[in-house]
Amino acid sequence: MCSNEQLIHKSGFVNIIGFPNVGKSTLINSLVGEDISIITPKPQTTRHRILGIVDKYNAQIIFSDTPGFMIKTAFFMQRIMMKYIEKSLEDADIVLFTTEIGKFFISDKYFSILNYLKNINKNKHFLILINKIDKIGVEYDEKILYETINYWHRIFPHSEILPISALKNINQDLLMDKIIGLLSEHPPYYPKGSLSNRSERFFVNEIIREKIFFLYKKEIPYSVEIFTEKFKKNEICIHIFSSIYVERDSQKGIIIGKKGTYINKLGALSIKGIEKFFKKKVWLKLDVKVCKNWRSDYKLLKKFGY
Ligand SMILES: Nc1nc2c(ncn2[C@@H]2O[C@H](COP(=O)(O)OP(=O)(O)OP(=O)(O)O)[C@@H](O)[C@H]2O)c(=O)[nH]1
Ligand SMILES: [Mg+2]
Repeated sequence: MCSNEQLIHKSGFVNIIGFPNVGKSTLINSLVGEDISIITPKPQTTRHRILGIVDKYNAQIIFSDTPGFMIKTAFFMQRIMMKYIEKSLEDADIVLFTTEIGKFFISDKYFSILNYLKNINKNKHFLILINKIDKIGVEYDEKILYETINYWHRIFPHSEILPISALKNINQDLLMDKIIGLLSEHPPYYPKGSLSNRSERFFVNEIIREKIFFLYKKEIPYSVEIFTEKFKKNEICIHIFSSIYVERDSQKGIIIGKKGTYINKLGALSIKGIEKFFKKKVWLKLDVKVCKNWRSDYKLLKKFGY
């Protein structure tokens, strides 16, 4: 006979928010166990809200990765990115506010965001994660961890603070247990076995964008958007045709490189990443298009899925 406890199924939305580059995407990938969100050493990598779904025997946890908070938004695209955070907070059952060891946000420019967070803190289950604790003994003394904990404790005196390492899986099981403990009884929101709410084309776009972050410098990664025009899968391989949108002719030249060297490198790296993600052979064609000010063009942003 089954006990009541075994019959209970829990489900809910757990949304990861925080400043740029603290490791939000690394955390969702490690919790979900798949590379659903791209990771780079540069800030403002994530542009969309991305769901990652974890099924347990008696629970379904729907994690959301979100873009990092921005103090200033220069483009319409960035304002939409900030809207994703707000929207994600509306449906959140649990908020994982992620920050990192040794980072203190004491300047006045953070005031409005910290106040905004205080409001959320009052109305939601709110856990504070101090990430990158694997840096203790390498980059930081242990006392920096206590200073970081004390700093956040003063801002959110009633919230639990959990030190973690998303990269090295430190305290991950503990975090998962805490999350399941806080979730309410609910049937699964998504069919069991779903990984994400995003399309196959979306993942192709993101993998190519990730490789651009690694290959190109300065403003280039921030000025590009990828649009996959064709995605055809058969039993043996996937045929993909993707366009890289840039803002200026000079950027097109940089993306292509002398005699196509850079775009060839980009193609090879992207194929590797896409093949790893889909576990299939990939044939990829890349094209570069110039579209001035796409980051402020409502119609284009809509086409790109913003
Ligand atoms: N040492 C260490 N580095 C980490 C850890 N988690 C993430 N990083 C690194 O931090 C950098 C940023 O990671 P992301 O996961 O892209 O950070 P993010 O918060 O999603 O960044 P945005 O999308 O730009 O807001 C990458 O170089 C990661 O490898 C961690 O636990 N330890
Ligand atoms: Mg990210």
